[in-house]
Amino acid sequence: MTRWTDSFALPLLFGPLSLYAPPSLSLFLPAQVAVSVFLHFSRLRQAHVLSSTAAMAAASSAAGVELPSLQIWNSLTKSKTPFVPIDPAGKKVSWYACGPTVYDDSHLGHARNYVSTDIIRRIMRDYFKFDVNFVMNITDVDDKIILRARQQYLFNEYVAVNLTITPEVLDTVKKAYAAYLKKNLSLLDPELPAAQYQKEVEKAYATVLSGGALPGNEKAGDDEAKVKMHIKTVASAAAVLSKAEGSTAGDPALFAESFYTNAQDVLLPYLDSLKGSSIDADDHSIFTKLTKKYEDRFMKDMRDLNVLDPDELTRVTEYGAEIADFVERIVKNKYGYVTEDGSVYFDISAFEAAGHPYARLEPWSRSDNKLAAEGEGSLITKTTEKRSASDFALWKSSKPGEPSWSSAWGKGRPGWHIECSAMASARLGKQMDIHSGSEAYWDDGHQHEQWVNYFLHMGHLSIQGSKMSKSLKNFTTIREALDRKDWTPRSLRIVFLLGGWKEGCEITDELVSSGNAWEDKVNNFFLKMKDAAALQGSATDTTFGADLDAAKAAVHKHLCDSFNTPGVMQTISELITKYNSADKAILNPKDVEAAARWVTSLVNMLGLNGATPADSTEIGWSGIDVPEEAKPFLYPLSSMRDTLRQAARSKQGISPQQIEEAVKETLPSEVIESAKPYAEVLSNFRSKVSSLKSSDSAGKDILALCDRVRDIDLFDLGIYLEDRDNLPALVRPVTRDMIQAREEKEARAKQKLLEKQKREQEALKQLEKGKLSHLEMFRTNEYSAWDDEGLPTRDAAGEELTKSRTKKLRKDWERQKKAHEAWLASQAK
Ligand SMILES: *[C@@H]1O[C@H](CO)[C@@H](O)[C@H](O)[C@H]1NC(C)=O
Ligand SMILES: *[C@@H]1O[C@H](CO)[C@@H](O)[C@H](O)[C@H]1NC(C)=O
Ligand SMILES: *[C@@H]1O[C@H](CO)[C@@H](O)[C@H](O)[C@H]1NC(C)=O
Ligand SMILES: CC(=O)N[C@H]1CO[C@H](CO)[C@@H](O)[C@@H]1O
Repeated sequence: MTRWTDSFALPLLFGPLSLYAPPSLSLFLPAQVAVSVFLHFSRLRQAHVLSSTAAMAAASSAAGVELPSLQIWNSLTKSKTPFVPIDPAGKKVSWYACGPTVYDDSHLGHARNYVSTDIIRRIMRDYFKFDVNFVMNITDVDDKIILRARQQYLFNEYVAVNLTITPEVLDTVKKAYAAYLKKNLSLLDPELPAAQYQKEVEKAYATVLSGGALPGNEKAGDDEAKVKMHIKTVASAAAVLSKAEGSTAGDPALFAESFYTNAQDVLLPYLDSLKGSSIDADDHSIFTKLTKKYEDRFMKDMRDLNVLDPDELTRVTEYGAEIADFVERIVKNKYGYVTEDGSVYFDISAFEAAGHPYARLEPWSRSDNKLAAEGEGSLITKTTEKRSASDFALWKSSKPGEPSWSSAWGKGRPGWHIECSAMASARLGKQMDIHSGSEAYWDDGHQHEQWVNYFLHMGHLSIQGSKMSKSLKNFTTIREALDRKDWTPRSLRIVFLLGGWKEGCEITDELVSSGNAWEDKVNNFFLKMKDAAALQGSATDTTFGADLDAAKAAVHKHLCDSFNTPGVMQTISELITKYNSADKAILNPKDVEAAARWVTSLVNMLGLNGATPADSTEIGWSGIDVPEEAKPFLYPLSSMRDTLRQAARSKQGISPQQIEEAVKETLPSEVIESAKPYAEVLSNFRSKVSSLKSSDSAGKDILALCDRVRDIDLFDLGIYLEDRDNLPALVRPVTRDMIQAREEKEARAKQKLLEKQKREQEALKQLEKGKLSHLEMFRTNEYSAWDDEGLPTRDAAGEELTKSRTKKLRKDWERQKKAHEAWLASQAK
């Protein structure tokens, strides 16, 4: 535990995460940790005194310590404070971050927290050069975990024995269904037969289902979303129940599988209510089976997101005894009280009476308490033992079926979860809630001081306005998002960088497209920088060099301003714009190279380039280069194409000799498997070009081939040849915007084709009308005599036609004559 002794703690409290994650360290640090932190305090305080005066800079340089002028926004004091580490050398920073509660996969809301934290950690380490010790805590015991693990265990046990759906099983599931209805869909009669569920639920919850609010709510929100979720959960159970009650033809084992899958969500809580308290909770494998699995999955997700591993990982279950010990001291200081069942609560009024300010819970944390009260993931059934509603559990007595540690009050377990997360987000002037616990612990009657200096509290993530919520079951997990290619680790990180770490972040279409635009812009910039031509020359104009210096200064200012990454992102983008619009002929290549290196170092530092270290000397980032194995084919192909194209476009046109010359280069004979597609494109192109040697339209045909190889053959392999004036084509990977542009182009072409076909059909229809000859058109029994042009002269009765009738018929006749002539002409073609 010596790691704490010469540095102070920088805990991170994550807002949205704290719904599911543990609170800060302060209340629960084991004794020796807390002592060492406390020892830091006097130094920290001194630093504060210094920092609050203008003497700070002088003082630190007097001590030989140069600190960056970094200011950090403290989420609890709501102010920016100069960052002064405890370490007198100004180097070491110990950082304590709340990790996940491991009972489920992490979703994008979590990604937001951990990625944003990772960004700040990298900036601290790679930009400000602090020696950061990053400790992460994993919560592997809490109500939700116990419930989830126990339910899963009981369910597996149940299914393993009850392999087919017997009448007893059916009976059990019916009871489970009734219990779920009773608790969660109270507008329905719990006795409602499963077969009638769908009809009745649509009636009883018609308002909610059509987007309205529940009785008592002003407008639809989370409650309604939750009800909809319950309706769905029960619907799938009701459907298999009524199916099982009817004829169960088919394979019984197959049916059992689908039955359990669909009934699972109602069966799980029911089995737990029956048998949860009788499991052997000393068998920790029941719980670790779940927590180990999700811890591993969490670590994998983090690595996939290019989040650095913590330097140290701790688990709450490894500290049960220390936590008990710590809680005991709080009780000794009279800020905690023990209830009859052996739970310990933090006494808010005693705390306030001693002169400590205390933050009221924020509304969202209150609704978190409501979750607990509704029994979702909470094992506490009665809260009446609390002296006051806002007191929170420091220690929970363990009931049968719950894992436990020994304590002065009997068997119990750490019990802060919901309350502390609420406190983490609570605002409080100078002192913070979460700190209060430690204060309670350390209060020796003399002074109340702050020993955790900087609280960073990451903003919420929402998607198109709706908060990601686990309890609504519709969150996107990190792995889903990456698997589905909705996001890449880079594109997600860019979006988080574009928003401030402490601001709420809403993923909207606009944000996604500005992220893409930023990424494409940097991609294009790096591509140009990879091209040697950009970095050669002898021009000496200094403008761009000055732009670069200004950008560096701006980035420094932004980073010092509490890690203002949106500012950094904008500065990078603006510098690239300056490069793009500059007259390349006068740019000093040294400046261009320096800019390329600088932008590279920033994207590396921000974690946008995989594991590449911040100080890597290679320009660019991954993804801008074409596959190595493709190069021996792509470069010769591209230069052959350049030559042909240039000749074909010249005034005098391309000659057979030029064609022969262009295709004669010899090529690698050995082709490894992964390079075959490129080799094939090249040899096809070459032979098609060769065959045009004696063609009259060689120039035109060659240009068409050049377009085809660029737009189709290579494009489909993910390679693009970007033609440039007076320069060889740039060989580059296809980017997202190119794919999009091609898709749009294709869609437009398709639309055009459709329209053309429609027009042609219309014309054809029109033409068909002319099939009947004008000479024949009136030869019907409507008339009895005709002239030699087939025009009627008498009607059926033999009467002569009137003048006006004849005139009208002649008009029709003329029209048909025209149409028929057109038809005849079309047939002759
Ligand atoms: C199998 O199902 C029956 C009926 O629901 C139940 O009583 C029994 O406990 C189940 N077996 C196990 C091992 O859960
Ligand atoms: C009500 O629904 C929640 C899920 O949101 C579940 O955890 C709880 O067990 C359900 N209640 C019953 C009695 O099934
Ligand atoms: C989750 O589901 C609710 C209710 O269907 C919906 O209002 C909300 O927008 C969804 N959230 C996400 C992130 O999809
Ligand atoms: C919530 C919390 O802080 N939990 C644990 C984190 O890890 C430390 C050990 O480093 C434990 O003492 C805490 O209880």
